[in-house]
Amino acid sequence: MSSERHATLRQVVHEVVDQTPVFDIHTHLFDPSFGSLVLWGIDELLTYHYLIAEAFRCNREPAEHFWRLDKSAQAEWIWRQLFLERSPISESCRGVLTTLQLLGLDVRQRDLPALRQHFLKWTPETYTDRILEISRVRKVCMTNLPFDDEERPVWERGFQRHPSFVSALRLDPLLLDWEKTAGQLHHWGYEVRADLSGQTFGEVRRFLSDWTQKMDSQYCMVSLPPEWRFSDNTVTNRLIEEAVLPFGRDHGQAFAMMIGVRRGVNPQLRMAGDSLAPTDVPSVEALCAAFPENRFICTMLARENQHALCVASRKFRNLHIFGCWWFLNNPSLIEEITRMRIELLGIGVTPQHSDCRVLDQLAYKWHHSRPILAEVLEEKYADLSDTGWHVTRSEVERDVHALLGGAFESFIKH
Ligand code: RAT
Ligand code: ZN
Repeated sequence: MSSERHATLRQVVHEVVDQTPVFDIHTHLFDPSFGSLVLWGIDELLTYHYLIAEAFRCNREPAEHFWRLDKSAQAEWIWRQLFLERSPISESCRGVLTTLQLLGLDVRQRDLPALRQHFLKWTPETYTDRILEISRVRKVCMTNLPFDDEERPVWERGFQRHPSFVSALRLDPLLLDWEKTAGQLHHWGYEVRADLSGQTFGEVRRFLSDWTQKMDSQYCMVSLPPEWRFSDNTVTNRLIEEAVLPFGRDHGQAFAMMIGVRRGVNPQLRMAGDSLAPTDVPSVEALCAAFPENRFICTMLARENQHALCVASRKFRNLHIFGCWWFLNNPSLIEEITRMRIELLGIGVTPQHSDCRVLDQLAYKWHHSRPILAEVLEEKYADLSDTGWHVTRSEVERDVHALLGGAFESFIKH
């Protein structure tokens, strides 16, 4: 390709990827109406569990000292450990600085109290709109738990929904802690039994349908441990096969599985104490083959699984894969995984989601991911160009829209 054509291609691809509004398909953010569940601001950024894990490695203080501190003291401690006593070059630390920069704040003084001042002028509502604007995120999918005592009353009361926030129904307690959840469901008027007998499955389907309607949920989802196997006769699998999947077929709801997390390997770190292990891609293939009328969405936490998962998605059109999840959400791994996915799946994939817990993180997570996607796409379009196939700007826009949430929207459409 001529160098002039290449320069134009590069500019077009980078511009389009930078400007295309994103549908962020999995986050832990909340519509501003959720009040105290909405996390935002510098102290929340600093106490993100990714940073807690990093800060704990810096000294030998007993974990209890940290957990006894209030949020602002925890933030100060992390600021000192990770930003003042060493350079903040990890991806999560860099993310805090990128966010501040995108907000127009000056980080050069390294002055936490001064940084805090800048957040005082916002309310959750105004700040939400500001962050969506600077991140160029058009739609955010929440992770919604009817089992959560803080969250459930908000749904039950009802609220004026923010136009950019949509819901996904999270099922971990239902599928992974059935005995406890059965008691809750029973208390809420569903005729379920802990031993799964009687009308249990029908009643779980009624529960799923009631909450999907209440939340206007886009899909239901679970995070599974690496040991999960399709062929095991477990309560989890019976609930998936007899309740979640029939419900999904009847109501046109896709089922998302995030597989590979080992919860609490270091309990001292609390929420920051989870780890990962490779899982079994053939189990996902078997599920897709056994239930061709269901649509599955999947991401895996271990790098080792990424190649086989791409191949599984090639084999099953009812499987859409997404995201560089959690420990994979680092530039070197995003680049490797995104390139491989596009080579194996073309445009039929959602390369990234943010997994944000703190609203402000939308700014950095997308700011860090977009140029990587642009680099990979530029390379692929340049390869096409060498054959004489030149893509137009509107074709690039079409493809990037698909990669940044559009293909996902089509996949989950009823
Ligand atoms: O990425 C995270 O913040 C994790 O703590 C998990 O929430 C994970 O993303 C999940 O959805 O289970
Ligand atoms: Zn998540």
